Amino acid sequence: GHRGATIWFTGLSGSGKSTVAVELEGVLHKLGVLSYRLDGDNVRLGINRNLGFSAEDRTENIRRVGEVAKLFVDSGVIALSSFISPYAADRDQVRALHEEAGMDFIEVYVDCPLADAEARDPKGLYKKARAGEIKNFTGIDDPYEAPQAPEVHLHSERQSLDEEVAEILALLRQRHII
Ligand code: GGZ
Repeated sequence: GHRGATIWFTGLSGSGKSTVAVELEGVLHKLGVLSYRLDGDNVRLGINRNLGFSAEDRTENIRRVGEVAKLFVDSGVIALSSFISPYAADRDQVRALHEEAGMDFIEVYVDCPLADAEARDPKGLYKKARAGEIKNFTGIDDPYEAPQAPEVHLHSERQSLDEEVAEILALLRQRHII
């Protein structure tokens, strides 16, 4: 059997959060474990479409995503959340929300040097941020507070996707989540 939990990916834009989440989702599916990915593509276009990228809006974005993730956990699903979630206090709030309810919250820091994320620049957003066409871009002119004690610390610029997923799976097994 398995139980719900939230796996919270945090890291810069282009760090590889979504890539790991998508791969993990596929592996969990093959294992017969239900998971659901929450990311900007389904959340910022829907429930959070009234939010932008000010500090206040990012905090509210993460608060709502945390509440939604908790609902998934309550239903027995593994929530895979991938948002930059740049503020440590906001991530800690979501952690507390889960832990007070006896739910697992697994923070996965997808660490990647800014230079590597910027070199990938899949959507050309760093280029726009450097040109001043996008303001308050995380890592350029907006802060990213790295986790101090994440459950899993990945280094996406030097680890393979398989390795990254294996680290998370090992922790899920160790905690008897899967
Ligand atoms: C950071 C921004 C910004 C600004 C638009 N700063 O590479 P992406 O495109 O797909 O990932 C980024 C995404 C970040 O949204 P989150 O909801 O994860 O952010 S937070 O957790 O801070 O609320 C990027 C795009 O949105 N994007 N403007 N100014 N990323």
